[in-house]
Amino acid sequence: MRSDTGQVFKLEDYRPSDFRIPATELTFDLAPERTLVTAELTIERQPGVAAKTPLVLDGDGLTLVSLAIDGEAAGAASFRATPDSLTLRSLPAARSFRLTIVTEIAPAENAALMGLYLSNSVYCTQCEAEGFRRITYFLDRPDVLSVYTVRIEADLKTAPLLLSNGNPGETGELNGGRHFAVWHDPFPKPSYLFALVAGDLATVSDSFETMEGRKVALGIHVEHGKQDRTTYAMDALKRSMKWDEERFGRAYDLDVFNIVAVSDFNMGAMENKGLNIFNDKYVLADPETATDTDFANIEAIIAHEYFHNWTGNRITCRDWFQLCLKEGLTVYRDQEFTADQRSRAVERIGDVRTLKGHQFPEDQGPLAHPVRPRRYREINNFYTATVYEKGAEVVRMIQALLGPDLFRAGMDLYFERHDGEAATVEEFVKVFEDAAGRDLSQFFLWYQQAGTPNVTAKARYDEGARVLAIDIEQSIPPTPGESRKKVMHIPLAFGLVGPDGSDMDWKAVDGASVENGVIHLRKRKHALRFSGVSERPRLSLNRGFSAPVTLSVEENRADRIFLARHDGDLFCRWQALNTLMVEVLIAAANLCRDGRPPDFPADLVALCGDIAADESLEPAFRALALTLPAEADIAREMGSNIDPDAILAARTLLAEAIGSAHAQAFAALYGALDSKAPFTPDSGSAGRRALRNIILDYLAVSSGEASLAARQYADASNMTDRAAALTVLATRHGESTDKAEAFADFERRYRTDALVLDKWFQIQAAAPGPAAVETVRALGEHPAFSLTNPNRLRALVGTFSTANQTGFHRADGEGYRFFAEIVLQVEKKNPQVAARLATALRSWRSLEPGRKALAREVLLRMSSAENLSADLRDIVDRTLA
Ligand code: 0A1
Ligand code: ZN
Repeated sequence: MRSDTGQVFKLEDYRPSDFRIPATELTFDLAPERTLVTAELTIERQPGVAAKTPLVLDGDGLTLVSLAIDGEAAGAASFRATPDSLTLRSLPAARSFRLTIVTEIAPAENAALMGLYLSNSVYCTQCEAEGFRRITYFLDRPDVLSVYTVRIEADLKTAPLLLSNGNPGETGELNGGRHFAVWHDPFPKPSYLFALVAGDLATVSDSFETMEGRKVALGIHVEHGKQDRTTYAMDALKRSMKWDEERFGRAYDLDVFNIVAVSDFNMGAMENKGLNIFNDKYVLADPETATDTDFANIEAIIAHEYFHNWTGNRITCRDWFQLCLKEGLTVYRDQEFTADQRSRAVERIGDVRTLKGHQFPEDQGPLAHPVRPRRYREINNFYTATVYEKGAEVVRMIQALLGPDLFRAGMDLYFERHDGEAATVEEFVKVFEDAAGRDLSQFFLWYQQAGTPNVTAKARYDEGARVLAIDIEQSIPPTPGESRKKVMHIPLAFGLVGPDGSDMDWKAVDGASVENGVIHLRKRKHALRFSGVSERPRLSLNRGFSAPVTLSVEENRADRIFLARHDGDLFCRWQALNTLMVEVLIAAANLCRDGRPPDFPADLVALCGDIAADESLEPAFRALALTLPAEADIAREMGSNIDPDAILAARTLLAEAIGSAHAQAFAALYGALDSKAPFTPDSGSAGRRALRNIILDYLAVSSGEASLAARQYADASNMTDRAAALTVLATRHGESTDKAEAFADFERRYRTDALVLDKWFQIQAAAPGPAAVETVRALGEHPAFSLTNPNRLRALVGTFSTANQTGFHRADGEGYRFFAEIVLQVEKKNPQVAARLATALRSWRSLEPGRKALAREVLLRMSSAENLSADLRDIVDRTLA
């Protein structure tokens, strides 16, 4: 484990490397406890760099076996090797020379899952961000691009499959039951994209012909017996390849494309050149074991990693401050892919829910940072919702500012100008300025300023003059280290909704520039005047969520109900309803806290019934509309003095009110949506299942009857319906025998299927209430629980701390104490995963005083633990700051 050195890396300190490594030849002699890695590096001094300049290579926990310069063993006085670096002071005078470095590593001992490790006896690697330095000494930074040739030697029996980046070369057998394979990747790449896999896996093969006529052999490699679960992933891969050709003109560039699924993985997946390595959760699916959400995630993540081939690999990042250059852009691309494959409106609402659920709290708390951070202590902690999701929103805004054609022209220029380079965010934005002839300097603040802008709007209609006046103001709250903010360029898409629900025309506008249905805010305040507006319109603002801001429009309830029923922009229709729900839930939570019964407005309850019954709306949209804001969403909107128990009480009462008001209609709809057709994972069918399952929840909460969910559980022909029924039993019928029986049955059925058993842990961890801590503690003792498998750990402890507000934030602090114990145990082995878990406490200052004090206590306890890892130290310190 790397303990904290306190070192802070700063963007302004960036310097190009004094040396290049144009070619890297690696030989791996694989064995679980002792793997020898021989690295033959061609090193080149950059022009103008003095011959006496030392070469300092990065390492992390390495043991050097030998070192040679131009084939000659290096004298002990000519270098200094520590586990964390290799420094060579006397180098050959020639500009270019060869270094041969032999290191020894132990994959079986690698519990951090960074570098080379074993997952279920399969050797695999994870090198982003700084894992390559755990394999050999190297210039482990993304702007050092090298052409790799890799030779892998391993036991033929236990590791018949040998994979690395690029195209396959020579293979053969060796003495002692060993064999070898050589791989060559002609595309220069940074070390973080290096990958190796060796093991006994089953291969599913297919092929794809690119628009350039290149035939690509596709392989998905999974545990034996799981081959049938790769159909959807393979299909998603081929659709992604086609889509990138059609939408961005980008074709694949190697002869092979391999995907490997492993069961121990810190994140979702990794885009290593030509050899993507995946958390198996995001590859394996069939109707019996995966939910519709799993299918959708697989499609999105397969696409995301594939799209990185151009945005990330062919054009990579100059340094880790530029992470959003590849991540925000690639998330934008995968969101667009999904929108094209499924329903655009539903995808957008889902993406905005994710953004608000994950990024807004980050931006509004102690861990806030700009999309392009200026400093970090531990880069692993910057794979955040801000870099990914807000990063994608910024790219989306560029497309909104320029329109689709100029945006595409900018992207074409980006690929043309920077292919093969390690680029910066400035260079990315410049291609759009050049392609469109625009000045995006004020817009650039989106990359530089942290915090979610607040936008307030107030409209007045002057009937006599037929003028609609709108006052709009922006403000950006202070964030850590940034107290004064500059005024941003905010593109607000809008519509003026007329009495019949359609958009109204207007003749002229002043007070701000308005183009193609977008108001461009560039000043702190704008007083807009639309003239020639024939009747009083309702203002539909931030259509499609054109800017990632918190918007408050001063309007009456009737207008909001009208927009929730009629806005032509489906995103805004959903948003209007959601805002109405949040408002009544906040009021209800305040009453519940005082022990007073809340009352819910009849118009809102009626609206929910109408939406459920509205056949003109697609089922997936109806399901989203009927999903009440999550407890965490309500808490975020309340802002301070949060009491999770009151929020849960209010939310349950609103669900009961809606469910009982429409009991008959909902029961009929539930029956009508029952499909006897065989399961297909398409989005239409998934939408119908989603609607039926949300209706089941309303029926359960309003009737108090467990039998319906128990029946659905027993009769389910697919995991979506089975898991939904189990969730309803856990959240709505916590005390019933039906619940106990269903959980026992689920465990019996799926005990040998790790991904499905994760759901069993997860659903129980999410079940609200004060007993949750004891339940989760007991599950932590279950023989199938493991602190070292990230999926299992996240299923139990991650779910408890992020999706169980009443359990985690239990008033006596027991939830926090349990959590801290686990985090401190995990961090000894896997600091990256521990640090990520620990972010669950980031909103502690918003809690009511009692819980706030208890949360602080536990953060301080973590902070004072001995020898904290750099990863956890960074999160805990920033959370407390
Ligand atoms: N680049 C990957 C995500 C990833 C990041 C870091 C990792 O280890 C620290 C692993 C994967 C992606 O965006 O999919
Ligand atoms: Zn990515």
